[in-house]
Amino acid sequence: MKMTFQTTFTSWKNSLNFTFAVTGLFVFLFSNPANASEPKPWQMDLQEPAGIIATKATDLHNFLLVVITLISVFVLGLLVYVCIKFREKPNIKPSKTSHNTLIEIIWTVVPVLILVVIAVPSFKLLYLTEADKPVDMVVKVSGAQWYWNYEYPDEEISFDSYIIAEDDLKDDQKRMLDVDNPLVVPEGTRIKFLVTGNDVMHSFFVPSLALQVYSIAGRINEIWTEVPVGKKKYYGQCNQICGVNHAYMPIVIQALPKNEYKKWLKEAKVKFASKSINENSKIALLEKKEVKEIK
Ligand SMILES: [Cu+2]
Repeated sequence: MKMTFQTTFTSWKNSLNFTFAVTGLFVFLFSNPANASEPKPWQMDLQEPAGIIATKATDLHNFLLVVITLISVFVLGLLVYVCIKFREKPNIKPSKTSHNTLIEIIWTVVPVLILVVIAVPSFKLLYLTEADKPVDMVVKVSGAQWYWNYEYPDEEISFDSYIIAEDDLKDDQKRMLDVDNPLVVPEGTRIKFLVTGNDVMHSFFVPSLALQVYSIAGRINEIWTEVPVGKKKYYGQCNQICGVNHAYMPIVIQALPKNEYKKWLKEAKVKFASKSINENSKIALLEKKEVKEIK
């Protein structure tokens, strides 16, 4: 068949369309869907960062990856070089050199400089995570064997969050990750989490939001994050080995548009009324009274 310009152009266009379709399929299969941040099978990279801390942490990670790759390639190159250059055959009489002041100064100063270069963004990020930023809302998180309890002190609600058993999963729910009562927050909000524990040590870990803090009984640890604008579920898990059901206490933070959050809040105040903060406070007060009486 004689190839005219027209047929060449059409086949070129068709192959381009095919490439686009295949790329689109791969992007669809392997990228994070817009409505959830969760671990993926065979995932190699970090989860898509959400909020300023996670974005900066991912940038630092990518920067360190470059540094460590350059160092590894350099050291490997040196090893290969000395293995070849100083092998036995051309060096029957080996050199007895044991000192070289210039090289010794270089191999001391250069690593120090590399560490200083790494330390600057690292300390900046550390200070940012610890900064006492003004926040829009506070949530108290308590780890327990083996579920999470979330308390909204300003709204006076408190509820438990349990994993959904495999048999009860609905089509859109994820095995080992979805929970009955997610931690619902409004989108575009800066949140402070006060994290504590009821029994053994747990850890509140939501990687895409750069949240990782120990939950320890008798202590309150603090961490903040920015939940970006957009209706999205952020998945996490307890990542402190806390007992036999450690793997079954996932975390779901559900970001909702402000109006949907208000609607949820209204319903939540009714739904979780029996577990209201006042009741918990009453128990705490009772315990205090008993302690006094014992004294
Ligand atoms: Cu745990």
